[in-house]
Amino acid sequence: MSILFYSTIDDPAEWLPRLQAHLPGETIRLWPDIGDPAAVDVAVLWTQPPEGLGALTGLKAVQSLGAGVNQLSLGTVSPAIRVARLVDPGLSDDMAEYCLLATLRYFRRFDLHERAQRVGEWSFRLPQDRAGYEVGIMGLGTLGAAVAARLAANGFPVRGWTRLPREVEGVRCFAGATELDAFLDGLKVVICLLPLTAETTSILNARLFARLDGAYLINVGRGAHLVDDDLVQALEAGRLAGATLDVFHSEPPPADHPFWSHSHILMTPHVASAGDPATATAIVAENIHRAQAGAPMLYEVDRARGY
Ligand code: NDP
Ligand code: OXD
Repeated sequence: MSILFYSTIDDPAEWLPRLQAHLPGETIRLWPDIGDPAAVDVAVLWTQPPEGLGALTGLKAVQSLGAGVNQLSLGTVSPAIRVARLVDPGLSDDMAEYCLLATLRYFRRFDLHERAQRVGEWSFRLPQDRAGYEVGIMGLGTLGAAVAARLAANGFPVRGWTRLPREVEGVRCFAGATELDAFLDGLKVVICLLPLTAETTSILNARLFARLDGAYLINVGRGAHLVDDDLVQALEAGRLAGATLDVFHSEPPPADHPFWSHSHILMTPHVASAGDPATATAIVAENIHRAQAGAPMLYEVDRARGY
């Protein structure tokens, strides 16, 4: 039996020696050197390899190299194959730091100061009231909860929105479509940390932005959560005051995409967080053992739910 590793974004030189150290005696193959395709029982992937997974007839499980799994195109993967997403302390820490940094940039008005400097303006502004600066997180899962804790530790009041009702200490929780408007009401910053599913595709749209009044958007979920034209219009209309975007419909967006030159949009190239091989390989190795033993994996994806 063998384990296949394939990623266009993760460095095999960082991952494979550590993974091998956790899995002595196992054969780990780096795509495209896959050997006998029928011998691959677990695939560790960011996306499917170009030829798909069809030839891997002995495949028992897929371990995602991302917390998200939409990029694995699971519609083409048999429901009999277990799929696990990546949960890793390094991933959560980086995401919490990124969202805190983006929130502080708005709270301390660095976005305004950057624009003022460009036009030679000295524009003094009094500090804002932190206790009234509510930040709302769409998706209060592994990463959303880590972000909520980091923001709360920095004195920001935090709200969270989930599919099912949750109770999270220090967070005002809202759930489901019926509570979305109440969740959004009066927010200063909206952070999207949802998984991309049929229900959440295009959720950051004109209808949602119409509930906001001069808020900031931080999208670290997936590009397809956002209706790009609606964002541009919401910025023009003042429903939104600015946006920090880490994820895009296509990465990178086309050269003529309006986001590149928009004065109120800060783009980062899908760097909010990534699995750290130093910590993640132990978790991945544990999941490989579980999959090979036919046991449930840690952080298994509910295939019907899509995350
Ligand atoms: P989790 O599965 O742990 O959490 C997902 C959260 O979203 C849960 O709270 C869930 O609600 C909520 N949710 C799902 N569907 C809905 C819905 N229809 N309505 C309301 N809430 C919903 O995921 P993670 O926190 O680990 O990761 C979240 C996403 O972050 C990933 O899927 C990925 O897209 C993105 N990501 C981006 C990175 C980047 O660098 N930009 C890095 C890593 C991840 P409930 O609690 O009720 O189940
Ligand atoms: C992930 C990502 O899903 O990096 O982990 O986007």
